[in-house]
Amino acid sequence: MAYKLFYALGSAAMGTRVILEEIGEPYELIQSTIAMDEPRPPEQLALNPNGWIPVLIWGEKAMYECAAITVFLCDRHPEADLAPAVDDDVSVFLQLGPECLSAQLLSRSLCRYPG
Ligand SMILES: N[C@@H](CCC(=O)N[C@@H](CS)C(=O)NCC(=O)O)C(=O)O
Repeated sequence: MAYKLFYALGSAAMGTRVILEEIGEPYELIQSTIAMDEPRPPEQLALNPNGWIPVLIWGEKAMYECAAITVFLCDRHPEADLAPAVDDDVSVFLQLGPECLSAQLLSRSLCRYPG
């Protein structure tokens, strides 16, 4: 099942995109915007009234918040080995990892998908 990601260059959604790339599952980008003078897609606002991206869709479900999406995808795809398995070590990852991973992925993605 392909993921869909509300996305814009220069946004936090770039970090989520890198995670999807690392996982290797098919995904589709749905163009959004972070420009203050442009409207957000209504489908995105229906899923996240804050208007923020990323918003991730899979099947009939959707979620938002970078760190939560990071944990969700790492858990859902253990074969990608992006995070520790659920044991004692995961507490340190959950304390620091998702936010750090999101920030690192964003800077990496700015290099990988410039402009
Ligand atoms: N707490 C949210 C923040 C996401 C966020 O700040 N997204 C920015 C892009 S980096 C955004 O969508 N800005 C557009 C807006 O504020 O309407 C998260 O971690 O996912």
